[in-house]
Amino acid sequence: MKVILADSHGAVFGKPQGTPNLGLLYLASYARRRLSDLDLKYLPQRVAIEEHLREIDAFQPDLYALSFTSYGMEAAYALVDQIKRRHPDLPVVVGGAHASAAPEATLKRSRADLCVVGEGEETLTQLLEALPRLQAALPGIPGIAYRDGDGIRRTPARAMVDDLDTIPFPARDLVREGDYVGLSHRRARPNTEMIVMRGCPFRCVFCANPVFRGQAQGPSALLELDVRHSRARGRAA
Ligand code: B12
Ligand code: SF4
Repeated sequence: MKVILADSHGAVFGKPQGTPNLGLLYLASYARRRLSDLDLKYLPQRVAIEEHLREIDAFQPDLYALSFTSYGMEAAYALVDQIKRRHPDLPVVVGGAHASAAPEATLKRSRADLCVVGEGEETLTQLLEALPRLQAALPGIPGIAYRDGDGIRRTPARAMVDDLDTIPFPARDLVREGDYVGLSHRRARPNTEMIVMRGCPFRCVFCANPVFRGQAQGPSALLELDVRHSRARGRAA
């Protein structure tokens, strides 16, 4: 089974993408652990719309998964529109901060087939397991919003991952080294980030976090830091 995991194209606020999208790379590592025949491709933000279309022509994915925040939504909708014009039968699944906060609006304003709400590891894996009879399986998959005739349906919310250590480290092998310029204060290459927890214990009214994630979970990736550090020291010794 082939899947494209993509960031929406184009700079957000004029800034190039400094680091790979770890959300997508966690989706990849989790799905890989469950599905043996998975062939994945990651398309970062620098990839233009025409290149997305060419990659789809060449790779022939069974599902196209797109991530964006509210700040990238117009670009994301335009991208999905182009994909659907050329490949109307390719299932397009969207997720991330915006799709999670406003799934109905996302489906009304875009041609995406369905939205994953909240953490996507288990949900995306279940969607992939349901291929090629995806539509019939949708009512039984928690944590999504999908089209049903002219309407939009939502399934019950999916519980948040209790123990982040049940999720493998992000699939960094999908990232091309040197692709990322890093954040503005540091331009060393290659450059990446680690996420050591999810969510936040507070509930500031202006913040998307309470809508999207609720309680804090973690720490987890500290382990990744520790493992990678030990490996690096091992190599140096
Ligand atoms: C770390 C972080 C960043 C890092 C990204 C790190 C990385 N390398 O991945 C950096 C600094 C690059 C960043 C940039 C920005 N960020 Co930011 N960021 C966060 C933060 C603190 C954590 C996000 C995170 O990594 N969580 C852990 C990972 C595993 O989760 P995730 O990425 O959300 O992915 C999961 C789900 O969303 C879902 N998922 C995601 N995409 C997809 C796609 C599909 C198909 C599926 C099925 C599922 C799925 O599954 C993933 C695994 O569970 C959140 C706030 C928070 N605490 O959540 C804000 C947050 C996401 N950022 C926000 C904003 C505004 C921005 C910027 C616009 C800031 C700016 N002014 O430039 C840019 C936008 C970048 C872009 N391309 O659009 C807002 C988004 C609000 C909104 N309405 O969309 C948030 C919610 C902060 C806030 N409180 O308002 N950000
Ligand atoms: S702004 Fe959001 S992430 Fe920051 S403390 Fe408040 S709720 Fe938490």
